[in-house]
Amino acid sequence: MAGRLIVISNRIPLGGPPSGGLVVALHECLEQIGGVWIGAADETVETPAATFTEHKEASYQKLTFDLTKEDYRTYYLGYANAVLWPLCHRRGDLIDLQQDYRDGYYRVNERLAQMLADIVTPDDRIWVQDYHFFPLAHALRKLGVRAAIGFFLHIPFPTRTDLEALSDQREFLDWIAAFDLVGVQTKGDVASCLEVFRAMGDGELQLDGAMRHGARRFHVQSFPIGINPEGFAQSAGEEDGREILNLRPNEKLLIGIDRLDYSKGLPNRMRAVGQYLDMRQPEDPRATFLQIAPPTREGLAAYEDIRNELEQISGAENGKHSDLDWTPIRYIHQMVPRHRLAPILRAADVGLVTPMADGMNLVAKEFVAAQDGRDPGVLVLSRFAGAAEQLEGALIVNPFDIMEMADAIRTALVMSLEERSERHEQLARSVFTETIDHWTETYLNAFDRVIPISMPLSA
Ligand code: GDG
Repeated sequence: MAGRLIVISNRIPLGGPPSGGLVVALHECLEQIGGVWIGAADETVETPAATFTEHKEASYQKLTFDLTKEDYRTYYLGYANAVLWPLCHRRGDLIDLQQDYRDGYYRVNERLAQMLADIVTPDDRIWVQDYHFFPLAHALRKLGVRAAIGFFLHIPFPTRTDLEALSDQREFLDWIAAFDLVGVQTKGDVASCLEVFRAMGDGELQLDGAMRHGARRFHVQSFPIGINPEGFAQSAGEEDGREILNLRPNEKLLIGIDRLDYSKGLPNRMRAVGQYLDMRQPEDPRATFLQIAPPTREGLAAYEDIRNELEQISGAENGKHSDLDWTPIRYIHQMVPRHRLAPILRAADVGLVTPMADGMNLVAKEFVAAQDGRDPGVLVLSRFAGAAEQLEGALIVNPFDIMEMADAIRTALVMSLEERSERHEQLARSVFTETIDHWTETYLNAFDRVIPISMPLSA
């Protein structure tokens, strides 16, 4: 294969094992095929260096670029996470448009493009990850970079209506069209992307499936991300989750594991558990709900608000339903070590994955991989998780409908072994086939077939 694979992502794990959906996926990919991984340095600096810093700690090359405190505030917390994240997760009410956020986002992307242009050769393939770098290919093309540039968006592709809230909506089309291959999670995302180009630009689908925008042509395709199911299943058997959690013999377990983010639907999930407890008959099983929700993006008001809201709901529900020897909701606002997650997921009778919007959701797949096939738990899955396109064996719910979710919890808790096994088989077939290896392979194969065009940017 000619040239190097250069992966760009905001986060790069340094000095320890990776954790979090995106970084785990990329680490596993680069460990297998080698190449270069470029990400932001952990610590901010006063004056950013004009070249990358090398970290010699992996079988592949790791490079970082500097951010100032102001870059972190405006590019990362501001434009990426207080504009683009809520925009793509259908939370227009949380979008915080500020001129300095936008300036910071442009500044970081242009600086990174300049640094990349200095090291890229025409044979390299650049694979850009996620919404932090929407403008990167456009900035690279302006600097004359002709190498193939791919993109993968881990979060939902914004719809035409979502994009109406963006001041840079025209620029957004040019940013996307500057890539050669745009990968998204689901077929629904492909449809959103095509619709945006048809309705908001001059987009035209060509005979070979490429989208034309001005003088540019690019391909858009879905590549549903997966996990390493064998590895996860193995780690699930290494400890007894019920022992870790100190559960009583007949106590059932409901589990939720999510970064504490408003997109993950945690308040409604807790309300649904409360509703189940309200409806519970004496003969219904006593089920404890464990929600692990480590902090993320602290410093943004919306994250402070969701934290307060959850503390309030869990406190209220526990006040109402706790007994002398039982606290029905256990809420952990801390990062749990990765090796403990798999046994805990295995011990669960029901996995609650109920986001209001989610690109894919890897926890849904981790829950399936962790189950004991002889006595599997039941996955309750939001129809707004990208994973719902593949995981049809789950109990699919509407996370806006608390009563429907409470019913699904009850259905899951009393489901026969026969039905659980049937559903699990269907889920496992998908999770064990559409793995992380499959994701990187299919993306990179499609990328190989893309011939970068040497056409000018659209005006
Ligand atoms: C983005 C998209 C897409 C969670 N708590 C702990 C912990 N986790 C791990 C989970 C899982 C990962 O973090 C979360 O991945 P998700 O996919 O659920 O969600 P995002 O972080 O929002 O990821 C998402 C993903 O990118 C990949 O494309 O699926 O839709 O939003 O692996 O297990 N890990 C540890 N302790 C915790 O407390 N160690």
